[in-house]
Amino acid sequence: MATAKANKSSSAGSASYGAKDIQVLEGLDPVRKRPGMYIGSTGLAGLHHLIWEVVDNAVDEAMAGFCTKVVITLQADGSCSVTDNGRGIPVDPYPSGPHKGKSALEVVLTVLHAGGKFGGDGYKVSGGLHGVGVSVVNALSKKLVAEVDRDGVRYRQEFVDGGTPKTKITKVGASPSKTATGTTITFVPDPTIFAAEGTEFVARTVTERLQTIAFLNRDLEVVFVDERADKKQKTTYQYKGGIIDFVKHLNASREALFNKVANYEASEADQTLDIALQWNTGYYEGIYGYANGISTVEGGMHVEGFKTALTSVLNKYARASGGLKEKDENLLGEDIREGLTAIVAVKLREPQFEGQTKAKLGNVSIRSFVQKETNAKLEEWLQENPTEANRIVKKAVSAAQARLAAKNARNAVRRKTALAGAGMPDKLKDCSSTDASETELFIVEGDSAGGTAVDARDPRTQAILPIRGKILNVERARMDKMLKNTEIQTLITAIGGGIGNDEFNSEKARYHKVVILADADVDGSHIRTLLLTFFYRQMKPMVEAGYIYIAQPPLFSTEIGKSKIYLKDEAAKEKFLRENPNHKKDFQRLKGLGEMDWQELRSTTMHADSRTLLQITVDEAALAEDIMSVLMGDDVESRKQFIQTNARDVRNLDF
Ligand code: 0RA
Repeated sequence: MATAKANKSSSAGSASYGAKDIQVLEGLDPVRKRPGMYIGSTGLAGLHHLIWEVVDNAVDEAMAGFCTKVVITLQADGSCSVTDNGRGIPVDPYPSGPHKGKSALEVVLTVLHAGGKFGGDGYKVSGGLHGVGVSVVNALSKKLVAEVDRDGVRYRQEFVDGGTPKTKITKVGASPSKTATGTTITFVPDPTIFAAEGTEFVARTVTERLQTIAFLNRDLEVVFVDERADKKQKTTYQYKGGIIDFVKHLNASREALFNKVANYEASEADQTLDIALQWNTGYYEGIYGYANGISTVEGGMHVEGFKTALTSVLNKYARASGGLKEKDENLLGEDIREGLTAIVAVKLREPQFEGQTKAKLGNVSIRSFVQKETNAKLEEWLQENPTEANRIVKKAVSAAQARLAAKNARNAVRRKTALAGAGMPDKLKDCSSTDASETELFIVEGDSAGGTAVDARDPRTQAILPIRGKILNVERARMDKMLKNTEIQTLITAIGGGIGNDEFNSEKARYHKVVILADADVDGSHIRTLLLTFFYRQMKPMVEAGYIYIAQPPLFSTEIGKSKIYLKDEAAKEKFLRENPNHKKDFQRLKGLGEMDWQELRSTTMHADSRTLLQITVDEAALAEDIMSVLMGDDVESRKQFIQTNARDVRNLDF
């Protein structure tokens, strides 16, 4: 492994980019010693980071104007290949210096931070946390093969055991055509590094990210291929409208307030912005910020600048157009943002990522840039589109009225809780422990199943809240209406962390597991999705903290002699049949929780030693919103499929 010291070679004025331009820092040992520093974690997120790292390099090539297509393949043998048609990693040997005689390719892959984007003028922008370099991928791989097409030649070099060259760079033949250029990196993640959660890539995690990348890089063709047994698929993402298509996609499952999508771009010195927005008739705002293609879920300066300008521009327009009268108070930002879907994508040199999850953009200069451009360009758009502009104003005015009504409703709820003391709802059968880290709230469909669950529970750590029928669909109700709904009030009081974006505090949550327990039928599925929507919209930190679970009552029962056996799912049933080939093969499909007595409910569904819980997780923020509308749609099949493919099976983590 290379261990050269810093050796910055000059790149100023170079006409073409070659070995001399690559800035050298150090070898790969630090990466294997502290992988978390480079890829965030050694869990599933870190594992996928390896893919993002290679793909980001290809995207950099696209941003520089040299690459139009990236293909990501999860191979049948567990490796991942990323192929791009960019310039190809340079292969020429270093003429001097500590790497004299070595190819640039080998240095890029074996030396930490070796890469044009960290010093040269080959690239304008690159990621922060991301963009640590493909050498990091090599350092954390059991095996890596790099293939490069340049100058009509196909080059190949192989590395093993965390970045040790196994072969020299070798000409293995001609490239597919004289002019074809590009890079293919194929790597096998090192299982000793990713020991905790394994090295199996998750297709959905990959496709979500790839779709976002395609939206953010207009016209770039991003192809996902899964070659693994039983998982085969091929999906192409390519959007001629870029983030305009992204906004349309996000609003597709909702009712748009109007058809047009506002879009503006600007650039100055070292920074660029690309912003698209459209309102829907719903009540939630979705502003998604990106910095150099990286999702900034905690917001930051770019989003702040956008919001400030949006509030100011719309108030100005509302006054001028008569939508707001002289005596009226200004609209608040939140009124204006009701139903807004926006993408705020910026690119800048040296992005500063701050905040708890390093997902908040800290660069102050971007705020004034976004604010200034939004003030000018959005005002122009409103002037040019008065029909749309007046719709927005009208919606914001009615949001302001609803805000006042909600304030009154909220106070009424508070008074009520205060009057009842710190009292919990009558329906809640609470547990005796008050240590939230060990307590669980089961939300159970129906009073009778609720009663069974009360008998089945561990009263020390498990609380039961029966809910009757379907709760309010919060996707289609404003806050004031929501707060008047008794079922919702009960949930808020039981969980105890408040409600809504500004107020909810997961540290006050009285349970660190909230488990939805509903029947395995269509009604049960609807109730699950209504509750998931509620948590996602009104208690999002609970979802983000991984506190929300779905219980998995068994799907089948059968008999062996006189004893009844429960089987979790189709797979369990097949396993049972393999192990009991002489069985009479009659299985009952369990529909309701009511078909089990309390002992059965305890052992199959509730007891920590024998149950299966599915933990709800969210990856790509923008697309998660989209999933919420899938969940609330009428398409039961896609809903079922979503829950099956996305709820993470945490049986093994749950003791
Ligand atoms: C350094 C310099 C140049 C390109 C690359 C790295 C590069 C890296 C990767 C990783 C995956 N795909 C990639 N494509 C390119 C500039 C090359 C030139 O000027 O010819």
